[in-house]
Amino acid sequence: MLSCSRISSRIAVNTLRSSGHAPCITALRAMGRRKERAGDSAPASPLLTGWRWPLVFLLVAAGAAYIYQRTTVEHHSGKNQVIVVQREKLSGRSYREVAEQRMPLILTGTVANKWKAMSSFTTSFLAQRLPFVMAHRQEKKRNFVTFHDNKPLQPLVNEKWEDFNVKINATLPQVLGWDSEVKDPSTGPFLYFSQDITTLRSDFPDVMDHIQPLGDLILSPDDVQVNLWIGRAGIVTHTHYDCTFNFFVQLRGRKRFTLFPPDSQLYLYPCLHPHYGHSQVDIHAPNLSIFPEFSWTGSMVAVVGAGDMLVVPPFWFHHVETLEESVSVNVWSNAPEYALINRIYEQPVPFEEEWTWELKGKAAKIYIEMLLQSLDVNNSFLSDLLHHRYRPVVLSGNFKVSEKALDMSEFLCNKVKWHEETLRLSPILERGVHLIQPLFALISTSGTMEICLGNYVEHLLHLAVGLDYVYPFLEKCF
Ligand SMILES: O=C(O)CCC(=O)C(=O)O
Repeated sequence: MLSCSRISSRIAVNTLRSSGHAPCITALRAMGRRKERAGDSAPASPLLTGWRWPLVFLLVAAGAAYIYQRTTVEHHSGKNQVIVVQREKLSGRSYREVAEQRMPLILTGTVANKWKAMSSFTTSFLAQRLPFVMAHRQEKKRNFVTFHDNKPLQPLVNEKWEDFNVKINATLPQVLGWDSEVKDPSTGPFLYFSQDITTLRSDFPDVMDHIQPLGDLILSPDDVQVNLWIGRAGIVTHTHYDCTFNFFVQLRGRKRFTLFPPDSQLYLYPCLHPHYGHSQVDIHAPNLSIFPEFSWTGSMVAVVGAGDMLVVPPFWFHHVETLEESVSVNVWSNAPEYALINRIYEQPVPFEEEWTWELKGKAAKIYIEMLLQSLDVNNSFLSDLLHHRYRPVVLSGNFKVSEKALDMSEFLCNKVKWHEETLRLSPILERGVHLIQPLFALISTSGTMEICLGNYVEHLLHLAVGLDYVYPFLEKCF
């Protein structure tokens, strides 16, 4: 759960900072079609006679097993079929090459199989070495959704920090429900432990010795985080994306990952919202009146067990269910988009502090439209941003919108004539757009640029017109 939380959304006076990659969607869909064809019945061939039958049978069975392993589909609760992530050996490729394919994959026979932790990290051993841990605790909800209590929209949302994965000091027996507090594993309290492993050294000085060698799993040495995850059956990590390459190693027990490509319509929370980076949809019980475009298309499922390494590509949404008492270690390395986004946010936005609110609002509208045009992105992108991020939080009854802000935005954008101002502002704003357009253009994978651009637009509106006006502006001005 790193949903770009390390990319801060600090906004300096004339500077923005925010978040935020993508896979081979066509290959995914092609895989689905291959399976359909594999199921087609072929007409009997006159060659299939006499002694050849057993041989043909063997060949067909071997072929079917191969196809099954590579492209099996599962029936999910949404009735659609979900592709099962392929299992493969590294076979001469580097971890970097595999990661850069940006397709989920279960790697077997990896460097992690050499780790001492594969045998040593039993839950009882870990309970001895880590007498107390900081665990996330939720009383009733098994679904862990991060709540960034420093996000700008927090004052406007009804949900409060206390309801979300508050960190408490706990023992591993408590986390794992070994004590009497958890009578029925399907009910709370739910405790989940996940932490940067290097921070555990004070209690467990040789912790890193158990996960050696790590070498090639670290793809960006300056920006890497290795985490330990311990939890009991029933815990769920809610659907979210991270801006990292992720090698996820399962040491004990099983977990089910449901993955969606970055261009899936998963109704992200606004990036200014405390649940930033997470989907608003409960994928196993989607409310289709609020999320009508939710679909399983392109999604994949991977059940990982001890010894498996799941490669989770950057910006792929993932929903993780702990199926059995589980211990995992994962290695996050920042994806290149991370640096690009930071560079975008370092570029000055060409608005002057002394401009009036009205002028900043007009400038924001012109600037955003220019940026979209320069990136060849349709203006409907902005109404999609409203309908996919902001409307659902309002419809869920979780978010207040000011009527006055709606009226003011309508007045500014629809009632005021501002031809002269547009002419005056355009050259200044164009210079700003020229600074960031080439950087956005480098975020080329399908879906990823849209996520990052949406985040940027939100931050820009926040900077230009203020928090109360982000939603009204999206509603009335584009
Ligand atoms: O294992 C989990 O519960 C969550 C893992 C995850 O979100 C990640 O590795 O990014």
